[in-house]
Amino acid sequence: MPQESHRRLVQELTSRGYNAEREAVTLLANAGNPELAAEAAADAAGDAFVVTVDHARTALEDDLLGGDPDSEATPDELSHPETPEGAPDLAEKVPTDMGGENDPTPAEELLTDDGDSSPESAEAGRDGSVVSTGAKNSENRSKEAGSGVETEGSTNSSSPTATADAVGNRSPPAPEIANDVTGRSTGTGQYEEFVGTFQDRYERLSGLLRGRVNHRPAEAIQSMPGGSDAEMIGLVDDIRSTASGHWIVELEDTTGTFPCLIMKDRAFAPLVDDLLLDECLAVQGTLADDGGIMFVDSLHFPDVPRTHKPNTADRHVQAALISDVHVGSQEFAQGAWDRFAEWLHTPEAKSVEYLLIGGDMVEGVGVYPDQDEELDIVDIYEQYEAFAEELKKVPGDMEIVMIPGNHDAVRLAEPQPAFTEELRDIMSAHDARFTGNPSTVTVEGVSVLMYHGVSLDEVIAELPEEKASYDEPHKAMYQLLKKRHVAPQYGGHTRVAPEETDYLVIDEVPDVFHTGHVHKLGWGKYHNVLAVNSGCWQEQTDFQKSVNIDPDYGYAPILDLDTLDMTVRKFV
Ligand code: D5M
Ligand code: FE
Ligand code: ZN
Repeated sequence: MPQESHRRLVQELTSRGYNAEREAVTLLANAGNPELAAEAAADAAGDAFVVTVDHARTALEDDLLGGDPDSEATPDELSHPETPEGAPDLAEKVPTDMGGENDPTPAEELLTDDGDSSPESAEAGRDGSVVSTGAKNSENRSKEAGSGVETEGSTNSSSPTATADAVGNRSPPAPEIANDVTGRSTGTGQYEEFVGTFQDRYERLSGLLRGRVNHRPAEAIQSMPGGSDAEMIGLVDDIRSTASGHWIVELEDTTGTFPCLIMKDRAFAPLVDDLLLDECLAVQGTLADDGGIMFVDSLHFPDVPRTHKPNTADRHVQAALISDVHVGSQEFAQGAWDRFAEWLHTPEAKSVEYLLIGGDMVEGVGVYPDQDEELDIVDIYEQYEAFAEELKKVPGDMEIVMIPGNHDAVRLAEPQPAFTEELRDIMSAHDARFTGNPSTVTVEGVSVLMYHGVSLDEVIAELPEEKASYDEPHKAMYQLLKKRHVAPQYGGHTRVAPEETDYLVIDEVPDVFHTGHVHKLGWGKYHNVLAVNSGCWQEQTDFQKSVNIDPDYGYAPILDLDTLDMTVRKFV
């Protein structure tokens, strides 16, 4: 067990977005003032994600031995970019002529709401023990015992190893990876850089809407006479209600902002509840007599075309979609994991050739207050070593793809780059593929948008219960698909890093959208895109108990890549 001073130091560093080498922690903990040492070490580490022994030495030389209390270290701005209240002004430092491009994206539906309101009941498989979703079961999250989810035998929990594989004949083609920020991060964390990110977001999302409205720049609308018809595409800059209960949605493009009034009695008024700041919208309407506001007649989201036809594999092959393993936590569900890994070695799982892991491999250190009280392994590297041991139990001939989550030792701000070389080395047994969060991973022709899911907390907090809730996490995912952005709202709970490209935009409609993070299992189809939130491998933590989160642990959603039907297997 490390000393209390070590823990505090590690916590201090992680709260600033850094992990630390064990020796660095020891060095810093022995300093006269460990707190100041942590600050100085963070300063010395700069853009790095891990505080090394060298950083610690520099910190001790420069700051602590001199005991200079004025040497305030600032946290690394890239790891923790400033998140001021609102998004930066899009028009800042931006040429004003951005309204002319016309992307011929086909027009899609008007006034769509969440588009999937036909949940269908669980359908038992032939043996009454497997629940699947396919074209018919567009939603399904029944998981109780006897409800149809397969429970895997709990009799033998010996741990097979990669070499002792009973199947042994998988040879899946390598997945293709796109939209990965790894190695391409351009941001240094300066506030001004967000202007570029938002400009890119606006360009790409407005491109999806330009076929549907004849966009005029805000500046042009401002000088149009009262009573004119007007159409505009903008990012939501503000949402407020009027004294009489109508809504004013302020839209911003690269030339300025314009207020749009949504009357409370319009059929689409309830859609205002679904809006998040900084998402992209198109409106059509008429200007008031004085030309100062637009009365909105229709509202459009970038959305997924209802006609979207997902790709499928041309052979029978399956992928297990999991996330949130949380190795290192006292609540890691070891038994369930072992049974899952063991099942993968059985003939029944021989078609499961891919394992996609959506982040939170380990529990991490200092992620949440008081988290250390529930750690089984307190050293972050030892956690990855333990995770690597768990991974070795999975058949060696499976293709594994991993993205990081908010508990992992990469920068917290999204898009998160893939695991560093050092961590990859630790997890190297399988020759897994490591990619950023989010990334699009194409397996057997099926594109899977993998995103850890931190923004789901925000979508669930902001939207009405029936649109997004912890019990139906897939519905929160539908909202992200509709907004064509995995983390629309800036400056809140989800940390966003400024990049020249907004990697969080959902450019191409994926065939499958896979998230985790909220530790709840839920899946369903939204305009033919299968959305899967994959549960976790961690039993309820004290925090979760205190806020009544009842995690779905020990389930493995198994996706048929040839039909996009899903089967959930239960290992608890
Ligand atoms: O988070 C799992 C889920 O639990 C996710 O919905 C966030 C929530 N969670 C867990 N711990 C906390 C604390 N301490 N504060 C706020 N929200 C929390 P994961 O990050 O995957 O563990
Ligand atoms: Fe998690
Ligand atoms: Zn998480």
